[in-house]
Amino acid sequence: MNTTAEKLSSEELVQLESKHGAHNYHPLEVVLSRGEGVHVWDVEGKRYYDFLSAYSAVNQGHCHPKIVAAMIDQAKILTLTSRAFYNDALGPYEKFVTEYFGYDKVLPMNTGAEAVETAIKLCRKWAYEVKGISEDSAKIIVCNGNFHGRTTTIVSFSDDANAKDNFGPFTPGFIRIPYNDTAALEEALKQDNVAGFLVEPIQGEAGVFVPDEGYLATAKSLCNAAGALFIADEVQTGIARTGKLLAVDYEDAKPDIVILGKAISGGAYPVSAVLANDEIMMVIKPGQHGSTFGGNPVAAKVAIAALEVVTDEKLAENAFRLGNIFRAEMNRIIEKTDLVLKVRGKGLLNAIIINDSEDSDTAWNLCVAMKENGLLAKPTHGNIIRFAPPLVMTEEQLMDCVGIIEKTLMNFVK
Ligand code: IF1
Repeated sequence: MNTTAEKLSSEELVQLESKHGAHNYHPLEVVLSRGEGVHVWDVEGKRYYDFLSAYSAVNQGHCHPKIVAAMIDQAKILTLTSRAFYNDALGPYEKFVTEYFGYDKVLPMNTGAEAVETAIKLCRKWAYEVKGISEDSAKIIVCNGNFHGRTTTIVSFSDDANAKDNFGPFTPGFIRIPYNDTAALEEALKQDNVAGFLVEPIQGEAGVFVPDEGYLATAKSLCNAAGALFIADEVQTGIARTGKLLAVDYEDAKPDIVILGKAISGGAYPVSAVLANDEIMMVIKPGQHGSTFGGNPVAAKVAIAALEVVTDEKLAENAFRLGNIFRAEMNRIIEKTDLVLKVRGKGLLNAIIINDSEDSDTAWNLCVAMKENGLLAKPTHGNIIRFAPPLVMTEEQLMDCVGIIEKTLMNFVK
């Protein structure tokens, strides 16, 4: 097979990945070659609505012209200096992003997992050097059902066998409690040497679990009262996805440390960030943490453009409004079929619970059927299908997608 010149078919491209790539994913059988706004096209030219947005990284829509232009313009003049030297892009970006989210400082990284690892190190170091707990004793509270990335330390505190099994030995220093349970948090905070509480404002991978109203505000106040840091992982829920700039903005729950990734770049380039005020961020001294690409000039310019798009195009407001319409439409459809038990979510981060067992392939088969009807989505765990379109979607496009979902459900035979 000539794999460079001729245009390869979907089948040939799937075969290339199977033969030459690690099998660490099981993608839906569609091979994409172009994206624009809310649409993607496969190699045969069929158009789909993208209802996953690369797991909420493409909130601004595929190949947003402003973001792509920022990336191309910077890539032509200076891509990477490393932090061994200064450059003319990082300082302006740091000023922009700290003012945008309301913190003193940012520590720029590349992937979400790197930012989560950075937040863990920052929290521990603050606990030793500011709070004064004894060395190597720091504990961070996390939740059942958490997903914070794939590094060994992060999977050390996962309760998902798929993400964790046979990757040991694991990193100690984590206490796991039930999600959405302030009594359990209050109890755990009584333990010695607790440094912080790391939580997703909505648990994405677990199946879009939205906690009770007030959970985040109570968690913050319990942490502050116990002298522990409240750390929000907004990698998936942030950047307007849930109808507010950050999901924590629905409550009085400003985190001590906030973790951003994915759509901070609009999906154009790997960018992540950890934000905190000086009392916390300044515990890290020169040479104690970093990364080759962290805060590079292209990342800096792309992130500014991506965040300006969020503001200019009022993406949070749009996600809020369209999310309410989407859940109302899903509830209308649920009345007409026993295939779907419920819909849940906030803004344009939603999921439907399929009326079948976790290990059934009904959710998967429904996603295959929706693909045939022109809409791409994928199950999270077993019987839950996540729906997360780009936030630039119009009401007309959303209703078109509702029509595809309804048609698929009504014609589906288990
Ligand atoms: C995969 C899941 C979603 C995240 C939160 C940190 C990270 C993620 C809340 C790490 C990443 C991605 C990873 C990707 C699929 C996707 C995912 F299914 F894995 F769980 F979105 F729900 N915090 N989530 O959601 O960020 O290092 O990936 O940049 O690993 O399969 P990353």
